[in-house]
Amino acid sequence: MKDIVFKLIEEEKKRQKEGLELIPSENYVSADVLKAMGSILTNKYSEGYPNFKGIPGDSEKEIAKEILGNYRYYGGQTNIDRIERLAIDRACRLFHADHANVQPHSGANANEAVYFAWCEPGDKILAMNLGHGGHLTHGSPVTRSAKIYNFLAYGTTEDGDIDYKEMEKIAKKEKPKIILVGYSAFMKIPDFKRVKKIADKIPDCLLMADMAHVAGLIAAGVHPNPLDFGFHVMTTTTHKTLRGPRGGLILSKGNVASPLKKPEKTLKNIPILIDRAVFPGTQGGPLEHVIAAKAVAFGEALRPEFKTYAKNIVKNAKVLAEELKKYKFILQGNGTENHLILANVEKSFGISGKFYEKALDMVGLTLNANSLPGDKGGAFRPGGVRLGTPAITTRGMGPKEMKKIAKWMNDVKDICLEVVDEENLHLKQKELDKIRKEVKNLSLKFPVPAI
Ligand code: DSN
Repeated sequence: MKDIVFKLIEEEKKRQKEGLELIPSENYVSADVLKAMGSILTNKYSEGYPNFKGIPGDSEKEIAKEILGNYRYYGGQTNIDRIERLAIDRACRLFHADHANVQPHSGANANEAVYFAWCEPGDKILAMNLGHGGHLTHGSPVTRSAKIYNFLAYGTTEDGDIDYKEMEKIAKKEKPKIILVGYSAFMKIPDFKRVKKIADKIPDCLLMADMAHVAGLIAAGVHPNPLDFGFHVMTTTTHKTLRGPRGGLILSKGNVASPLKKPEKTLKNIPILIDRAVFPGTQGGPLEHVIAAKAVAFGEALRPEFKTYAKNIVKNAKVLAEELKKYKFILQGNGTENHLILANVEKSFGISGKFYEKALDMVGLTLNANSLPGDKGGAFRPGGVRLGTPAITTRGMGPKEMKKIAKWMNDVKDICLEVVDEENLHLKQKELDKIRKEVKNLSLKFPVPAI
């Protein structure tokens, strides 16, 4: 008998095919990424690492042929080592890094490993306020890290940019061990040079960038790369704009050597400290099927067509933002410089982000409610919504489709205004169904890869 799980997977396929994914942190993987992820590599244990140095002057072919020893705790690693080395090598090339740790199971694990590598309990970490666009792992009191380290927060200015002055003031006074740049809800390009200048005045301050949202844009060269501006570490997830499997990645600059011998705790040794912090510090067995899928995704991101894809993500986001503005949506930062848009629907129309999210869900447009600076509704009743273009751009959509999406969003907003309360949305079922049909028709014209 077929497990009901497979029936539910079929249902989810249908949902993905017939609706439009506007959550800026989601994407659709290729058939090859999916194949690697669902492979027999899931059967293998491989705690430890492959040899980092590889073969001097190595090429991908040479890596695939041979690997010079490893630092693993299990036998049978011939193929695993080569796959992980390919993933490391490709990640380094994509992001101009000296070293890549491809083992973090998620972005949260990646961030935690970096804190663990460089800080002692009680040390200060300066990151963006969660309510202004920071991530949970950047110091939210509900996280494990926040119980171990002492997080300090900077915020954004009125125009939605990073409050660099506040960052500098806090950094000068508190001398944090880490300054962290990188956000979950932010639509501008950070001034990495300016942050580096701030950090340079603080002894032993690790400069860390969490680029989970924009990693694909960085890989394609359409967004600056913090590692090119003197940052020591960049963490990311691999499944957002980078379009790989769900997982994490840590890129770093510095000495690369065996993680078996405890290195001196210096900024130069950050790559080795990070390897030890991932395994055995914070994780056990790596997910080699996911690492293989990461390798495949990095290979795809190294291809020229990925540059076009990334450029189109930004182009689509700008068109969508401009269209929404025409419909009187008030946007945080008055637009976007990347893949992400934050609309203040509370301020624009007096409706809550959650209500609007629910109404849009009913027509097959998926985004998420998001709190904005100064939001009175908090995380459960925020006044904003967050949306973006990575997934719909993967489906091949362009400016024409962005205009249609903005129109549907405006129509749904009008329905929300008419019914006043989300409990009454069913009163407008007919109108919502009509929009849903239009969304479905368009969605089916732009197939989801691998479905
Ligand atoms: N959950 C991710 C996002 O949506 O931004 C961050 O981890």
